Amino acid sequence: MAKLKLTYFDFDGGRGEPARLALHIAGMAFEDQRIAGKDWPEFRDKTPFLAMPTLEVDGKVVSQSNSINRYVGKLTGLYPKDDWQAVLCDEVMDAAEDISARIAQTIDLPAEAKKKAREELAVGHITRYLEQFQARLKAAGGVYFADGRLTVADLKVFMLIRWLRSGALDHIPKDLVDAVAPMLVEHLEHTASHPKIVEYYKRRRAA
Ligand SMILES: N[C@@H](CCC(=O)N[C@@H](CS)C(=O)NCC(=O)O)C(=O)O
Repeated sequence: MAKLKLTYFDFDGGRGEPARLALHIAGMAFEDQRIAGKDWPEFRDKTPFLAMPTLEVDGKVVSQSNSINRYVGKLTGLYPKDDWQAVLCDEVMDAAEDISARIAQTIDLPAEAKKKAREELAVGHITRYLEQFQARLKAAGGVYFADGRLTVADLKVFMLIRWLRSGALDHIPKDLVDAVAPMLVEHLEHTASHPKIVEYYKRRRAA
């Protein structure tokens, strides 16, 4: 079996977390390398595209969160084999990535510009994307985004929705998801109640 090392920031969320969760759910051994914020400037140059997550597979490094999610999804059985179900899975993961990238672009803006950009995003792209995620989920049966079972798409959206509802994002109302796409809240609760995910966060809290 390939030797895996997943490298990401030292917090339970973001772009690296879906792959961590997938590996944990499948019980697949991997090195969980966590980089502290203070060490990032020095570590940055060691990554292929100056960003994390990265995944090392038998000494070879790849990056890009959704590429990693697909690869890990295949290893763990959490990615559809059927081509149509796979594209549904990919579409949702890439759309989630669009939103993360748009929010990331506002992080270092001056206070007033950040407020304006985030308020526009909340009523604009984020609302539109949440409505479409909900429509996709509904069309897929209301429980999972693809393949009628848990896939990496569910883990990716789980992270995004948890972030949007966390209150950590100034000027993006933390009840926006509940107001615009309540099915995504049910999806989050369902995903969070997966026994392996419950166990994972219990272990993380105790660490
Ligand atoms: N398209 C990339 C984006 C990666 C990315 O921006 N990662 C962030 C963390 S979530 C990062 O490394 N930020 C630090 C920096 O850009 O200096 C992906 O999906 O992996």
